[in-house]
Amino acid sequence: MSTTDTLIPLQQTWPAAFVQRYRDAGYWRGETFPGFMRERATQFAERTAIVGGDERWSYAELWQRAETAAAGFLALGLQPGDRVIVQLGNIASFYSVVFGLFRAGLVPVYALPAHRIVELSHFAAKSQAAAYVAAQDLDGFDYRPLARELQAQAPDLRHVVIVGDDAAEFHALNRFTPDAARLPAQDPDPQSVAFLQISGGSTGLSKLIPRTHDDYIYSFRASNELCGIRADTRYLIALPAAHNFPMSSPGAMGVLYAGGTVVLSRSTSPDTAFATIAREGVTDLGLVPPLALLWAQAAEKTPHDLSSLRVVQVGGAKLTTEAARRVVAGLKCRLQQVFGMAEGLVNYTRLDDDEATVLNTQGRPISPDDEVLVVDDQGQPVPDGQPGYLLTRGPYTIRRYHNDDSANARSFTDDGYYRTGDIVVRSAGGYLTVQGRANDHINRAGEKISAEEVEDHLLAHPQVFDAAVVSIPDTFLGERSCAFIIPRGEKPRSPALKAWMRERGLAAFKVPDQIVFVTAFDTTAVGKTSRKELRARLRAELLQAEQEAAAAAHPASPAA
Ligand code: OOB
Repeated sequence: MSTTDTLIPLQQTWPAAFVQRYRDAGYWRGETFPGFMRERATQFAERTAIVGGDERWSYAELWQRAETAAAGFLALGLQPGDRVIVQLGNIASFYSVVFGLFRAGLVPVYALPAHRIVELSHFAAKSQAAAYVAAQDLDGFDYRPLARELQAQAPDLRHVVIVGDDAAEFHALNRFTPDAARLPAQDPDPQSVAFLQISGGSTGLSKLIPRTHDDYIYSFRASNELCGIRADTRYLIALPAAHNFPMSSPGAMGVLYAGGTVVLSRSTSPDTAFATIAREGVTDLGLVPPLALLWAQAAEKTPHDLSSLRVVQVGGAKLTTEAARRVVAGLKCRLQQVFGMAEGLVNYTRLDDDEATVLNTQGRPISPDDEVLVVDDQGQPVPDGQPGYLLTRGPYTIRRYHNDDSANARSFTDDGYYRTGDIVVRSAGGYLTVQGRANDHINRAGEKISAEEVEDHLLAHPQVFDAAVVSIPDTFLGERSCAFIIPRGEKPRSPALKAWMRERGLAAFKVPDQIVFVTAFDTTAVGKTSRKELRARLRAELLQAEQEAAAAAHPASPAA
């Protein structure tokens, strides 16, 4: 039986006065994903749209493959409005599947390749997904058993489509056949929800972010301007293609909108990526800070010619000033800092900003109509130059999550501002410098981990009495995760505990990097303490212990 009748509607609406304002300003132009791609397929028919592995698709071919995928999805019995989880790596078919879903009026839900059954079953339940599209395998991981597990757990999930040569008992994308008669005659409403992106998950599990055609297309069309993306851009995607940064800041969507070429790298290793940059004449790329540092170092000795590089964008986590300097020196091209979030707001340093701004700030908002508030604990604005919590609303920032009343109550103010959870300093010129976060999450090389979510998993282990998970500064990752554990009975072994977490089906990046066993959590005064204070104290104690150990190992030499 189809459960379509009971689907929770997808919604993302702004108050009428804002809709008017965003339209009048020319931000929302009534464009849609299938609409713009159909146009590009005519306008740029023979130009190369996607390069990935052995595939090299023109715009005409990308569109033709998208229409074939669309017909195939509809032939399965999927209905417009149905949600479809997409879990593909950096392969060309990611884009034919996504544009195919758009063309069919279906709604992609973007999972990352690292997600496992814990995350996928949550996305399926929250989105009521009717189908799952996965790669047969990526980096040695076979997604077909995961698909079986997901089907067993998700009652609404009726179809699985596999991208690869052996789909086993599932549908194979490469057997879909064109059928123009099945395709909707009309493109979707530009203000309807085009897809569900996933949040970095500051508390608990990831939330689903409904983005509309109008708002999202505005965000990358405007990004193109600020990032200098044009038809001759060749943009390398080395970060996971489904993440919001390589998707739209300006990412693959911006590049396809501009008629440029998206070059996919399946590996983040500089050796592989540098060969691709040289071969394809890559002009632009986006990285998270740890990778940017690694690549900058490797660039100094590489035999590959990287002189085609024009701009390297770095974002997803904080790039320190010193790290920024090293990136510029190593990759010998312009740096653009990107501070964004899947919920909306994206800030860029501008390509013509002075050096100090590029090295020291995370940029300023895309839109003149991005409203930014920096407030104190009481919600009162703080003066420029003072740290405070960042709140924002604007023409591409959501007003609500999908199917999550408690997150909506927590995350948005009454007048529609999104509470980002970031602590920033704003300069008089409107540039933001990220100082930290209000929430307890770990930003591990751009991958966001909720302390609470990981603690919940640890508490399910029979030998764990209590657990607190904190972020620890890390020279390579920026932050790593550390779990403080009070054992119950016999102390578990750390490797066994980590393996147990992976076997539970949790994305590997959420498994704590470090485990410290303690006998008790020191509770002050009345014996009650907030998780937040507890985590802060444990973090401080560990850092102090590490400093003392380092000082004991290398006693400071007397000043000369
Ligand atoms: C991007 O998106 P998400 O949704 O994975 O994570 C958003 C969070 C921000 O709230 C902030 O805490 C952190 O990631 N963040 C940064 C940062 N960029 C993101 N923190 C410090 N400095 C930066 N440059 O990560 C994302 C989305 C679009 C474009 C770029 C990044």
